[in-house]
Amino acid sequence: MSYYISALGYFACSGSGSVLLQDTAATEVETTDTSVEVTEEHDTADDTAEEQSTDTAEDTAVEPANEPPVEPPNLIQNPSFEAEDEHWNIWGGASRVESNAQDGQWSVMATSGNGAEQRIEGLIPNTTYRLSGWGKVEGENGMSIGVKSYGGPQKLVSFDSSTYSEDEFIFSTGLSNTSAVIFAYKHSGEESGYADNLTLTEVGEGPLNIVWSDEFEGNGTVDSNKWTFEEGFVRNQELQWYQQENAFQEDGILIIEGRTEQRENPNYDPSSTNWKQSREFIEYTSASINTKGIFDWQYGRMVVRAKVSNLEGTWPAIWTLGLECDWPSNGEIDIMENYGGEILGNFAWGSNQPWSPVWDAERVDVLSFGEGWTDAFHLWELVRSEERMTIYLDGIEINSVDLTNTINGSAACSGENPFQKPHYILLNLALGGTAGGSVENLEFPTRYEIDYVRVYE
Ligand SMILES: [Ca+2]
Ligand SMILES: [Ca+2]
Ligand SMILES: [Ca+2]
Repeated sequence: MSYYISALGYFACSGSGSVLLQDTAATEVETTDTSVEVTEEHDTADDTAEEQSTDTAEDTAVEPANEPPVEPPNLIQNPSFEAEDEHWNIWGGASRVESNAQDGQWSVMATSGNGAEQRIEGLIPNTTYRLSGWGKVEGENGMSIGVKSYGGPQKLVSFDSSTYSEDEFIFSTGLSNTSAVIFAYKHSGEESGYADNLTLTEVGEGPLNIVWSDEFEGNGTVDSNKWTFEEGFVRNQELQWYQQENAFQEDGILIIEGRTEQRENPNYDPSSTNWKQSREFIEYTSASINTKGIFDWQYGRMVVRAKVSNLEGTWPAIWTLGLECDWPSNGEIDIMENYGGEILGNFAWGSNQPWSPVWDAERVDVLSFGEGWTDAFHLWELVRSEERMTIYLDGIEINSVDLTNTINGSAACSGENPFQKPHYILLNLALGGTAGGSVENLEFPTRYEIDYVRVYE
């Protein structure tokens, strides 16, 4: 078997520039171009699939379908600010105002570093809840609704539009937590932001329990009962040779370390056009670990606390792949990729062309997170249900997709939904390659650090 690794699976329209992580195992084609290739041929069915992945199509598809026959009780008191200040602590200069309501006559208005809070008692420990609400802003700075003090990290969603829109997220109470604080808050900017009509409901699917985790509490080698290791040159013409020893535990943290290390490529073949064999030397090493054949999961949530350097030349990732079908019809979820100064959150599934995914990709400029962001650990979270998948970074939604849009095209596993199936987990640090950028100014060794991986179902 001599597969050539290319980056043919780059989708021209629906992806906003994501590069595939998985080996596309395309036909053996000689090329010296290390940049990704854009798939230009797609037929009508492909175009339809792309259109379905746009937000507009998702919105129209979701709203009526998700309307429950009987609404569960709203656990927030005075949720629309109609009954004066009752049950709310409106603080710091925020106030209840008339004439900017989404529902009824009143909403809450906040400006800079103020808002409204309500403590909700009587919640069930270790249970999943959904918070939704409406918000709008007059200026550029977002208005948020969120939850804190429930036994997990603060979570929120922000509204940036000058007209009211609705947003929502789920959270799960801690093992002994029976209360939470719901808030509407505006962090900065002098212009007014408004929130109204908040709803907190119990999600009817029962508690989420931790089913698998690695806290990386050991020292030294990674637990081989939980992870397997990729070996060699694997994908995307990346510079590094993957080897097990570049992943190790230190003070409760998994370190994946990129190193300079020169030795002969054991697969070297000067006559080969396959980049894995035509390279005479290994010059860089790193590690890529995954749970394939050891652990996989379908619906629930996965939380990873990690720290990335955002340095040019590095390409760390947290991702999942389905067990069945050829890529990308097995489904790929990129909970985190970091390259080119951006954080990406992507979903990819099969089109009508082999090795050519339909991408639903989002990217955020790391500079927008502010100074010091790369010095700290952050929480990446993937929530999967039968209807939808959502990726969060520190409680803020990065990307979401309605699973009615993620049906494979005809290339492989046609008509199947790769996200209604089990996926396994991958963590890796790539160097260079089709997206990682030049390592010329990168100081070695370079580290990608992961505090834990937890999966709840
Ligand atoms: Ca109201
Ligand atoms: Ca999306
Ligand atoms: Ca840890």
